Amino acid sequence: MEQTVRKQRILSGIQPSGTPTLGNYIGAMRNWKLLEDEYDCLYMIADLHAITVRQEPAKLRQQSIQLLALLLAIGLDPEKNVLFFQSHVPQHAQMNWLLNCYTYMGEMSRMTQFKDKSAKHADNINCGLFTYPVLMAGDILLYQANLVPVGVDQTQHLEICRDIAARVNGLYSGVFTIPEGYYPKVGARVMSLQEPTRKMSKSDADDSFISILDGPDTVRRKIRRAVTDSDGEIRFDPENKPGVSNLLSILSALTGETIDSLAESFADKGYGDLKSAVTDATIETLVPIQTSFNQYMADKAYLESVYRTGAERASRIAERTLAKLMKKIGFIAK
Ligand code: ATP
Ligand code: LTN
Repeated sequence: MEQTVRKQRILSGIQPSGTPTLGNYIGAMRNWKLLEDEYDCLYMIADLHAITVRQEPAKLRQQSIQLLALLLAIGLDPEKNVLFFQSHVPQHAQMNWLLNCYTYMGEMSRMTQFKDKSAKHADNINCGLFTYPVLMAGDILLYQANLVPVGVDQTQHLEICRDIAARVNGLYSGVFTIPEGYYPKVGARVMSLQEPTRKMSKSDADDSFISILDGPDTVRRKIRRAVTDSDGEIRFDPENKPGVSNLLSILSALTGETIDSLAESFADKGYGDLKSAVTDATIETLVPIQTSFNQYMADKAYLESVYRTGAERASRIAERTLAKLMKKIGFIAK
């Protein structure tokens, strides 16, 4: 008799807070594609998270729809993966309230992303920015996800999610699956081209990141201007040579060659050679994505059908978990 084993579940998200960078692509998005056959996957555009920082309405709308087109352009099959907007599934906001009541102020105030972002946006340190990790924990727990593929900057948020899940399970037993993080071997933290000791971020200055939609000339210019150092030697040493090491990691992530073998083959070459290899590999990766992106963007009706179906499928799963928790807490069922 045929046996059906339920595949393990994956959930991950990305904010429509700008155009995704090469860091988002290498650290998260392209792994999503690799996982689609082996796992039951849900990928979410975290638009609720994006408003923890002020967004211009028209831009937010455009970035959100572009992000959906990009998820399709990197090859995610909407039949195999549930692709949806977080704001279309009201259970996220509901779960967020419940989990807020099981999370401590002290836990949130330790989060480095909160510290970074509140320094960057000192005029708008809102409560949403503070409880951002609780919303994220709800995103993951609603779907009983086993694995969460993200870049290493999300480690702390994932730990807090596990803590909240264990706390709720301790009080009510058997509500949530405890998720694990899933990090890429190379490129889990792509650094800024201008300040290579900080992570590449889509909401930083334009020259510090490569956007997935940057054309060849822009890619060439940005990599040519990438900060290196003055000793002229190519070796992997993130502490003393963060710029060169970042370029080697990017090249390794894009070509599949190990960092060691790249360092060896570039040992007697100059920074210009390394930069042109990184430029070529980047352009080669991005051009087909951009072509496909333009095709999806030209078909708004298709994009709409993808996100509508995605929201319905996601909602059905999310509602089960939400109802289960609400019952356990002691609310009267509708
Ligand atoms: P923002 O700058 O608006 O905070 P972001 O660029 O940090 O956004 P997110 O939408 O928060 O991007 O992250 C989406 C995914 O990309 C997450 O899994 C995150 O870990 C990953 N990611 C973000 N930046 C990098 C990076 N520099 N290197 C590797 N992975 C990254
Ligand atoms: N906070 C994440 C984006 C995100 C996410 C999630 C990632 C929102 N909800 C759920 C994984 C699972 C970030 O990358 N900054």
